[in-house]
Amino acid sequence: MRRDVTRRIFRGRDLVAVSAQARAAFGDDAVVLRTSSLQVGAASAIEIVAAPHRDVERFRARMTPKPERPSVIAFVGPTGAGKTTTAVKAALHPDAFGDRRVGFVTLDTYRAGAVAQLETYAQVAGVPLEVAYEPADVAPALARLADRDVVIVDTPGRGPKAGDAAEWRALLDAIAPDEVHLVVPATVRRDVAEAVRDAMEHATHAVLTKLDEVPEESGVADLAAALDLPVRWVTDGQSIPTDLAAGVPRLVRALGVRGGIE
Ligand SMILES: Nc1nc2c(ncn2[C@@H]2O[C@H](COP(=O)(O)OP(=O)(O)OP(=O)(O)O)[C@@H](O)[C@H]2O)c(=O)[nH]1
Ligand SMILES: [Mg+2]
Repeated sequence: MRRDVTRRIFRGRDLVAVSAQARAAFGDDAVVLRTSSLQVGAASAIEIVAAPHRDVERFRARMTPKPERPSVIAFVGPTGAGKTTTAVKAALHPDAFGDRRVGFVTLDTYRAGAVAQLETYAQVAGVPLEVAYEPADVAPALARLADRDVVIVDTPGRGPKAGDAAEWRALLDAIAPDEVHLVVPATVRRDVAEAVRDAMEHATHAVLTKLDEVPEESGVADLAAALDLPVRWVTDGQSIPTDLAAGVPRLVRALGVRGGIE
């Protein structure tokens, strides 16, 4: 597929030999994404995964968010994708918003227990939480959070076929977030992820969650390339807030995972 990063595995007796192969294939600036040593009986060998420099830089550029600092940021996506957990991680992780003061708004008044789930975290963390049931609630809710630098918006889980999407989209439109992050588990099939993205045309960014559930994070970079949205964060576990990481370095690293490379 056009958007994919070309990668190839090269094997040889030492690094000099395999690097020469990679340069012959991809040019002098070929990027070595991963190096491992192999033991074949008594002999040892080197294996690398390499890619054309241009492909890696294009991938990095596509995945890198613009440097603007958002003040209202929403998390959307399918049920159980990790929206609420990621919203809380982003609010509390020191590398996400640093010293900026954070507030929550939730639009998820549909699922039983959803408000309580976020309320518990908000209370423990001392982050104010507003609940918006209808578009008229939005302006007063944002006004009560006027002293916050960043407002994080949690939304109900909706798959591509949900019939009632119009209701909460009206709420989201009223909030007018600077960034809408599409939350997609790294475990989903690529065609499913693409359908989710096509159904959420508002999305400006993607968050890949549950990287810890994918062996070696194989295929994660390709899933991100298929979504074709910049990635501020990925998540790799249930611990709040520690299991949140910057997206791009992790995705570039995942390019070098051997699984899935022909
Ligand atoms: N292993 C793993 N589990 C995660 C990760 N992120 C979230 N989860 C778990 O996934 C489950 C669903 O997370 P939520 O944050 O409630 O998902 P949601 O998208 O808000 O779900 P709904 O609001 O019901 O649509 C919880 O058990 C989370 O702990 C992750 O990165 N790795
Ligand atoms: Mg939720």
